[in-house]
Amino acid sequence: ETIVIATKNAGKVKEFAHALEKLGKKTASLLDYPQIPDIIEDGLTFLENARIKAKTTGDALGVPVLADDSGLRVEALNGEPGVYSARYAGEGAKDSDNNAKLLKQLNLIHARREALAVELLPDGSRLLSKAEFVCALALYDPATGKFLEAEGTVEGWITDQPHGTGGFGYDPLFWLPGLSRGMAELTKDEKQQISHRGEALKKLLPLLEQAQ
Ligand code: ITT
Repeated sequence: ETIVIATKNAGKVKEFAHALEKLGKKTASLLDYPQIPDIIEDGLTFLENARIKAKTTGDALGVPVLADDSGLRVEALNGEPGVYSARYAGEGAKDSDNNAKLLKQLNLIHARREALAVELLPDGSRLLSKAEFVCALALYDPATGKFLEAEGTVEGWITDQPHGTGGFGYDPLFWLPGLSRGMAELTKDEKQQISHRGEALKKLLPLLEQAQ
């Protein structure tokens, strides 16, 4: 059985493929369906955007489709970049551009507000702000027009230096104090166990079983 994921993000594709293969399911993504035009993500919330991606793709292909809308909410930036995480440094921005912009914004704030506490890690890197990753999943079935939905979050800190080379997106700057490791230092299994995406999937899968 193949599950179509309405994403063009290769990092997400890898994580879903890894998680779902253990359940005996194969995955396909929008990278396999280049004929589907770019989807306009104009929702105000992660969940709205996940619904838009799942419905547009599900209606186009005529099969159930899973979509993931996710991003980073940074406390010192009042929750930014939030639903704009993918285009924080502009439309079509690369992960490295977004990470550079994030550090620039946080360093500006720290330069202005000397009172803002900065904690140091043993390697000398600084913790710039609390942050959380959020993931909203929507599974849409064009045969019924119905959605199954779930959300997950994980809390951590943004560091001024990257840690690790795994994962994707903002992972190199996301520090997990409980594990004393960066998100990009985790294996796929470890990330799945604690991440926003892993948590959302854990909640969605039982709903899926019930619905079948
Ligand atoms: P699709 O819409 O095609 O799925 P996208 O990358 O545009 O791909 P989003 O709109 O959901 O997806 O944007 C997600 C942003 O949040 C993007 O910048 C990611 O790098 C970041 N992000 C999401 N999950 C992440 C994770 O597990 N680790 C690091 N960054 C993550």
